[in-house]
Amino acid sequence: MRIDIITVLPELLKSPFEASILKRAIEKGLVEVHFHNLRDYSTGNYKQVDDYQFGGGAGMVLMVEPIDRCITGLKEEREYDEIIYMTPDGSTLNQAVSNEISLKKNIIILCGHYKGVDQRVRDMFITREISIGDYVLSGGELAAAVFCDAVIRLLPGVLNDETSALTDTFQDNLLAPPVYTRPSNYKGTTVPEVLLSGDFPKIEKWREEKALERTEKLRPDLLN
Ligand code: 6GU
Repeated sequence: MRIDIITVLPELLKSPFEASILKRAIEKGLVEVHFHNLRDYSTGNYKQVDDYQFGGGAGMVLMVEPIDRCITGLKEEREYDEIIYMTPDGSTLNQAVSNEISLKKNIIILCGHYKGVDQRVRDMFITREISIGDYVLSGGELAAAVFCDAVIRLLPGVLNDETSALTDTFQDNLLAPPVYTRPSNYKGTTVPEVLLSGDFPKIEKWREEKALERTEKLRPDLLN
């Protein structure tokens, strides 16, 4: 998979890709992530990427021209399956969307900023708009990092134990069951006996029951 990220603040976005699982996925060649600083695509001496909105009103708007230059240049190099705009008015990210996007080959992610982008960018280029929840962030960068993490960890070979993404919370619309590690007795609180039994069918059954119990208690909306 190849991900091209267009942003006015690449420095806000890069560090999540330089540690842990995402770093390893890149090093293993399972995903390529390319950052494009929108300012590098602006024309004129002032490297302007945003401007006041027509009709008046507070807040700057990202201009269509630099974004057009960047996206059009990328599209000349390869075909893109999706051009995604990160915006609080997009559809809310969930595991199903992450699974779907993880199957794509080439995607572009455009990070919104200020009051957003000129509507013509959305009309001309954007195939999908994604939000990470009903609250407002200063820009799309942190949301893009969240989205990329959710997608990249699903790519085959990224997680050590290939089955572990399948047992994630949400993969089957259930929260994950409780987990424990050593010591089995910590200050008098103990690990459920069944987990120490070595009886794997029984352990599996216990985990399913706990997952359901937890979901009913904490997220009953997932069961509808
Ligand atoms: Cl994608 N962008 C911004 N600016 N705020 C958000 C968001 C995105 N998702 C939730 N809040």
